[in-house]
Amino acid sequence: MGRLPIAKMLAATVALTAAISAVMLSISWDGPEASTAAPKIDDLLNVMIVLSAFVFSLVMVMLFYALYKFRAKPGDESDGEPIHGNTRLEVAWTLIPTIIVLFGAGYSWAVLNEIEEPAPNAMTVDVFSQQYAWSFGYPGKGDVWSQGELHVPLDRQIQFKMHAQDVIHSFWVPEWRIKKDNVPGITTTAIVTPDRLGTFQLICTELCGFGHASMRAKVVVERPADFRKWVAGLSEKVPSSLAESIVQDTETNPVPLSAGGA
Ligand SMILES: [Cu+2]
Repeated sequence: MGRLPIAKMLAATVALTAAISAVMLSISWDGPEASTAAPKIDDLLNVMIVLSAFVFSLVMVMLFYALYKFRAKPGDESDGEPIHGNTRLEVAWTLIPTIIVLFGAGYSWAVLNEIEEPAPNAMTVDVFSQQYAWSFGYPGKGDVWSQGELHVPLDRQIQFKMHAQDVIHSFWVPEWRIKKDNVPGITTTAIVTPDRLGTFQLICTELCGFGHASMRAKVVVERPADFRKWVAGLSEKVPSSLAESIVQDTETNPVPLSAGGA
């Protein structure tokens, strides 16, 4: 076996990575951005796309080189060479993926930390999900209740506290990027700072039953003054059955349900 043309293979890998990345990065995978977390999450995705393109290219270049270089010559009926491993190669194919995975984990961790950093003026909104509807409570505003329509002020961090009433649902506003499961019995939290005015859709993204596909709500991001006006116009309070679910969630109330007699 002659020496491998490492420089040429590396050049081919870099060229293929660049070509794949150019195509993949030209596509807007997640659509418009409407929260402070969105550009950070999109950047993370783009970096992962380039890294994946690199790994794919490296494997393809080596595969096609081996297919071409070591193919059987016409008339050659002999067995292949017995090979007992290659320490350098094995160290390389363990080390490189480990470095890539650790980098991805560290970068994701840093991004998550940044977008979940609590802001001092954060506002809490209770999210109630049930087959097949969403409703919202505003604990800082006299516990007023809105069904099927969520309003939030622009440029203010919202801490959504989620309370599923029956099965697992999942909270997702695509333009905000944030997605969070609503799990019966525990309170889950999603932190979002909407930074674009407009009307969006809240979509349940966990298959929750027959009406799952229609489990949506209108989301309105508006100026703080408009938001205050809208909240002031809400007359209904969070019904007691929903308020009860907040108390029973083991995360907000760490006494087990059986001990509470529920
Ligand atoms: Cu659902």
